[in-house]
Amino acid sequence: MATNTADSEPAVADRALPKLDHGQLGSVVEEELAAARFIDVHTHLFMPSLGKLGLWGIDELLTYHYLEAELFRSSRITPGQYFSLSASEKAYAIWKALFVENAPVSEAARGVVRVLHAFDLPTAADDLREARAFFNSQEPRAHIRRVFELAGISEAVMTNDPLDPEEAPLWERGAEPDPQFRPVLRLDRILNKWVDQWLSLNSQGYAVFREARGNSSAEVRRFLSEWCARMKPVYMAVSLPDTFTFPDDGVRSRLLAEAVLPACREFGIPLSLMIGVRYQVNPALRLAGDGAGRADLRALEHLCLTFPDNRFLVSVLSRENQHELCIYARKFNNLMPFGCWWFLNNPSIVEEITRERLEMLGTSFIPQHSDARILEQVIYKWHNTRRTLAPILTNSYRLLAEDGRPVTRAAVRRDINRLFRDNFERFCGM
Ligand code: RAT
Ligand code: ZN
Repeated sequence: MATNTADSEPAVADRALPKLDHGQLGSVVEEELAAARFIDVHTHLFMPSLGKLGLWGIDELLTYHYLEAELFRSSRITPGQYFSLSASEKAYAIWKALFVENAPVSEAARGVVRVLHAFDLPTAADDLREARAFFNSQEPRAHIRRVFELAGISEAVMTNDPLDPEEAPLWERGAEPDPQFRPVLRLDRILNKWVDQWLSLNSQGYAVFREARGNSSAEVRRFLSEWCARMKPVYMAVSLPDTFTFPDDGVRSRLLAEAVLPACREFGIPLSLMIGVRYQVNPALRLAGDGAGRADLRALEHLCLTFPDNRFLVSVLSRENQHELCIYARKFNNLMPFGCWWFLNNPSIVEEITRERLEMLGTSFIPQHSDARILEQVIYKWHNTRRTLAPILTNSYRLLAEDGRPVTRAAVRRDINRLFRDNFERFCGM
């Protein structure tokens, strides 16, 4: 059963502790947010032993697919021309269009400015020479430590794909674990691309079939069990289209019910569902070509109800699905809403979603993850989360104090710790 309650916490509403007045509340919330070390519960970062998979530095920051999508709105370059450029030419094209010729006011563009500023690098240079020289001179492990420190995070949860031809062999050779990075077993290839992937499983000695009949589910479960033993993931994860349904008579439903969920129960880990992607709305944009759509969350209702011994970490991509997600979380304590994902990770929308979650769920959710793909992004993404969250939390405490319950610094600290660490650790059974 889920463990997303905090009933073993010490009582901190201690009457002897100093109560914060209205004026103090804002600065105490900001101080406690700044001091807390968060767990970043979903990223695309990689531990050092996974080598080249880990991306960092100015060229990678600029060619982030969120910025690639913006490039084509502010430049005449076509996707075909852009994708034929070298990595450094692509980065410069984006720098020129979005940072030199235009004000970088979008969330993703401002993020690069914040990172440059954090390292005292010029934020309005005509070229990238100084920034490139700085990032090229960093020693990777020390740089990771410094970046995590600047971001105020203790750990980043990775996204690890056992069917990725580049990544899988590194795990098979025994990639060295790193306490700053937690593995996650990602299932997109198995659950979303079965027709392309079953042969790969088959060639590895798993007796699976195209229609996923016969022994296929048992064999996929065996594959997952072996990878759980190898990777020791904190959860399994899959991104899902806005058209996701469950149950239905498709391969995905069968593999979910007969392989993935039993394996999650066996290893005592949750399944993360990220629902609402419209894959490749504009394929010319490649990674930047996905969109978002409203999903029918009855699928989630069925999963939570039918599998009470499974736990579901859930993020939904459509703004229109957020209210329903809160309602489902009130019905099912094996459901943990997390993050304001991708197109939602903008201050105005984060504010709306987080206020709604606090109002409907108290502190029993995980407000944010970074989804960082490039190491230094955690600096700006977590800076922005703290900046957006501070007034929201402060306002909740002001209302509470006005309604007759004084707030202490210890209570603020406990809540922040619960939101950004405990809820995740408990839910994952860590
Ligand atoms: O936000 C993103 O970077 C997306 O491209 C996806 O990677 C998404 O976060 C996912 O994990 O599928
Ligand atoms: Zn992601």
